[in-house]
Amino acid sequence: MFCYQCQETAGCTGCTQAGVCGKKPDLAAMQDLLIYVTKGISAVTTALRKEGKAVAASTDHRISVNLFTTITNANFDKEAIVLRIRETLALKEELLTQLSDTTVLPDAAFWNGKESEYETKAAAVGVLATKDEDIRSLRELITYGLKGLSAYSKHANALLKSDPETDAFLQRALAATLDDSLSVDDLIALTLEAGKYGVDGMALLDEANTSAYGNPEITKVNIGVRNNPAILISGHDLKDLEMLLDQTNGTGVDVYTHSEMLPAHYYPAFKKYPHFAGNYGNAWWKQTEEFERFHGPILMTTNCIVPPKASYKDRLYTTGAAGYPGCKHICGGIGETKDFSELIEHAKRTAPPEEIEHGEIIGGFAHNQVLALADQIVDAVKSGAIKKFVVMAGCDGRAKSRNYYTDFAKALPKDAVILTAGCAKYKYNKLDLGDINGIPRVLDAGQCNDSYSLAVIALKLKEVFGLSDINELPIVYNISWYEQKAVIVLLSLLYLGVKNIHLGPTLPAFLSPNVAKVLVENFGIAGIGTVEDDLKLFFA
Ligand code: FSO
Ligand code: SF4
Repeated sequence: MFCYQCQETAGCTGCTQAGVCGKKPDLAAMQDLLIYVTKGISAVTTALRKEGKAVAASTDHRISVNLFTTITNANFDKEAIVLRIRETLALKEELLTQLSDTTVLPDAAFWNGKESEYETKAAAVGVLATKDEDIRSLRELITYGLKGLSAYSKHANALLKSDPETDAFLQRALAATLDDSLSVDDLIALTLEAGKYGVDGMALLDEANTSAYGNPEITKVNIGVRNNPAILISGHDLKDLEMLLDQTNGTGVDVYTHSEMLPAHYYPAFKKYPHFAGNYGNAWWKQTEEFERFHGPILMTTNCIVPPKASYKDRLYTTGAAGYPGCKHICGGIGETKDFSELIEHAKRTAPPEEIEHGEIIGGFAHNQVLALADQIVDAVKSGAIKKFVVMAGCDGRAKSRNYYTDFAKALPKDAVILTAGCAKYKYNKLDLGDINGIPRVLDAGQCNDSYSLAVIALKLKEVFGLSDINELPIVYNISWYEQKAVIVLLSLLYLGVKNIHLGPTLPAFLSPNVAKVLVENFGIAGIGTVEDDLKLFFA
């Protein structure tokens, strides 16, 4: 196996024996093959569109979910991946018959091997099949960005929103990663174009979330526990949460959020549920310890799953693109109501969660709420009470080196405000960093996709201050990344013209020296140093 798609890749170069995430070589092979056949079907759909033929929404959805399934930590269930390969090949064969001219297609569009051939084929089509290291680097950078985009599309699709243009781009760009005639420059242009669609994809999801659940508002979230049996819901899918809250209503079973589901509390629509009890635990990587102590069933709606301990494996359920062998998967497609009764009955047989923390955290600073406070914020900037905003969005992870972000947050000058989104916040959202004239020093916009809110806020401030360039704002970017959603967020920021982003705790292993050089020279991308050095740099 060879995989280097996430920040925790072995030795900062690539997982070759087994994934640090827990992915085994046989699963890695099937994920590689799923990507290959998804690229193949994308070449077919792209050709169909060129011939002016319609592509069904269900095909778009399948392609997005295929990609989402291969995101780090999302799905460890080899059987589920094999089934996806089979179904995708069958659909692709059907689509091929609709195409007038097939001479334009790459090999991947024609491959239709039997299951007994999957392993051999997988070994020939992985990351290392591209020999030129710069082309490989760009192909993977694009593919990972598209995986992130597919996750956001999938969540919007669950709320019955879609953008055919974004889907068409996603498939065109995926197919382009098979095209040997494309140069390094062509692929760089495509990478930046992916950033444009990243912005569109996050905007679509923002629209889907806010039209379904209202605009996030300032909210205090309880991090302690009550004395009822409960279900813990993790991941990013708000539609799953809505269905779970509806079905648990009046059953005596509470619902708590975990990790990236925390921002659900900020939406007005979820406040009507008296049994929506609070947030339990921290970022994804602490789950093995925290799930053990939760006692009740846990529903993983997306990544990030850590291979479960035997002590709670029977309480772990998955749904959507997530999966784990031996854990019950709750099915249900777009527009269908999922049946969570098994989890609810299971919860009733379990003890209430053990308290691991108590108190409250505050969040809900997505664009609408922050813009409602715009006058207060602008005054604070004009008076000098706020000197800098530091965007510290992104992901958390296991690496000890990530303590840098806690130390950095603690060491920031008292007139600096942190803008955050994604699970990166758990490195500092329980520190008492105080406020500036009533404005908390950590403003949490929401999930990683709500980085879109941070961009909207920056663009608004640029307008209010009459600036011509977003980089003239008193905003610096110190972003932490882990998996592929962070890649599309990064490409989106680059597309919006943001320069000098610092990315840590390490730069992606999939950036070849030449590709990294392009990012450094054109966008000022840099890694992180020591807290002291970086503070000097940012506050020079
Ligand atoms: Fe974190 Fe995991 Fe949201 Fe990621 S829980 S790491 S970037 O999935 O997507 O922030
Ligand atoms: Fe390794 Fe990350 Fe790939 Fe898992 S997802 S195999 S940890 S590079």
